[in-house]
Amino acid sequence: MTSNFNIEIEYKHVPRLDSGSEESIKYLDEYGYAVIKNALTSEEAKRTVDLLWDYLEDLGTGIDRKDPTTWGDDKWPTCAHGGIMPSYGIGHSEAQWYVRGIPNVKKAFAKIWDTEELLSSFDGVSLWRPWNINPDWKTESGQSWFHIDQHPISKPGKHCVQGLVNLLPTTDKIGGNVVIPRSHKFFENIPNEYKERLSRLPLDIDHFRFPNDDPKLTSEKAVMCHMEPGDLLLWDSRTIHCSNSGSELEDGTNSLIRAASLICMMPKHLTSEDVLEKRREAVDKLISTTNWTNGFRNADEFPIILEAKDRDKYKWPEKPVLNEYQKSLID
Ligand SMILES: O=C(O)CCC(=O)C(=O)O
Ligand SMILES: [Fe+2]
Repeated sequence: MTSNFNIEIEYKHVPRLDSGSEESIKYLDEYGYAVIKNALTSEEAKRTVDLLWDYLEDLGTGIDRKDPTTWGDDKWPTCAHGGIMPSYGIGHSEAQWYVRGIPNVKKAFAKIWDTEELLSSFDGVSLWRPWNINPDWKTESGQSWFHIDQHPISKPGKHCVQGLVNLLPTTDKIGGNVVIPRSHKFFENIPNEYKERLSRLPLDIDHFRFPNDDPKLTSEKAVMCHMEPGDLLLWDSRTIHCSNSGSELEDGTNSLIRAASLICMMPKHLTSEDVLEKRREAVDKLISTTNWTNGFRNADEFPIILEAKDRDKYKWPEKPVLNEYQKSLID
């Protein structure tokens, strides 16, 4: 697949590995990403999409899942880069807690960290609207935001593996997540390469963007993985990645083209009592976070959210009703 920028992306059927398998760990270590087959069944993926629509309709802005004319920015929740919804209670929506409550998801992370004692992030979702209806709904192309999600100076080494559960069929035309295979291996040298750029990045900001002409972006062909609904994409936070919207949609497309639930689990023992306390409060107050479970970053305070117009118009979800398994992922 060629896009409207000079980094070629290959839409690829990569191995779909079993959750918790040795192969998944080997693949992740070697390539910096891995696809886990059916972390959710296709029925569970469908249920999650239904729950996401419940969330959107319950915001009370007039969104109707059956009527794309009601999906405009005046009603849709504020999105960050790549169509990610980070706030307005999404991190504690029934949909997100439903995904976290599926043991096959945790199984993938438990094998990575060799422990069942894991905490879950409270992050959001990426939802892409059919931009053939409104071109403004098209999300960013990869070239503008290839990044890593780990500070190269304050967090040397392996710290975090991020995840997204894909909920709808993928195609090269729709687009999706893009990773540069093996690019996590460049991480160690980034402080030497980007002294000046890094001097401007606060040590607690785990997001570093690469200039378009960085040779690492073309060190291997960028890969967009084919995924079935329910598949989980894992990537090391040191792996260079982004999402990239596709170039065309079939005429008459009038449903969501991409839905991905962001989910990350990390070992409990890394988390201080102070952060655990903030996490308990986050569930109580419906505060969404980023992927990190051992540090606390309130996604409701992202500048794009604080700057959003009429943000009082959204009715936030009810406090989640959680079972013991889901509660164990809080603290
Ligand atoms: O939507 C995507 O696939 C990209 C998400 C991303 O960059 C992230 O969650 O760190
Ligand atoms: Fe990212």
